Amino acid sequence: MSLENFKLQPFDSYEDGELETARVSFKADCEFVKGVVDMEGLPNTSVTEIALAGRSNVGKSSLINALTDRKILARTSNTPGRTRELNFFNLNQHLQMVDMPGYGYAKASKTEVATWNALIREYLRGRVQLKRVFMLIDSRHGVKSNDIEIMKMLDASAVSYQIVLTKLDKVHKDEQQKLFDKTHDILLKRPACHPFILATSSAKGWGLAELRAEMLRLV
Ligand SMILES: Nc1nc2c(ncn2[C@@H]2O[C@H](COP(=O)(O)OP(=O)(O)OP(=O)(O)O)[C@@H](O)[C@H]2O)c(=O)[nH]1
Ligand SMILES: [Mg+2]
Repeated sequence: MSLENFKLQPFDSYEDGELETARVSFKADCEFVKGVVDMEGLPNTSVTEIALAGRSNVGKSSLINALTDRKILARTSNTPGRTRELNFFNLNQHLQMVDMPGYGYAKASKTEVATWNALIREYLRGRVQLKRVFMLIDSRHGVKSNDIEIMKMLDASAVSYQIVLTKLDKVHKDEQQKLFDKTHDILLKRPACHPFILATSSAKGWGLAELRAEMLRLV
């Protein structure tokens, strides 16, 4: 999708060639490093890290696949609760992307939910090489109270994060501006939140070029 669609919204702009460079960079080797269930298991490396966080089923794993143009690098599912570990993917040894378990998954057992929540929070707060958290928000549902809880925690820990709307293909064009405005109003209240929203669809390939460029700016 071209950025002209977002005239009324403060979306970032990109330098000549930046999107193309990012596209080519994401064609490089991307390998699954490991799945991690506790803080002791985190890969011991200083490579720049970014994490994809968000509610269960928001499309985190699908976005990893779409960004890297691979179909099954990260496992996706119609059923929420698919990703149960912190999954580390290494792009050409200079960017580590972390696919996280979703929060807000109602059907998991209490113990599982508690374990995931503790892991998500500990990781997000305590990882020095984590340069930005991409907070994925389902375009159909908007920002929910459990998203705000995570944002508050990131604000309190001064961890920088950016909102990425997912599944934009599911929202009628006439409704998109309202969604951007509403999301923007929310981010204005959040101190550690990046001022530019990214809007994506893994299914249609929208916004991926911009998201890749944002990630590469952190390396
Ligand atoms: N229409 C549409 N569907 C999508 C898009 N991205 C993901 N989905 C669908 O949403 C469902 C959940 O996708 P996942 O990528 O597994 O979501 P997740 O956030 O990793 O979920 P958990 O691992 O359970 O937290 C799947 O059925 C995907 O096909 C998109 O851009 N558009
Ligand atoms: Mg997943």
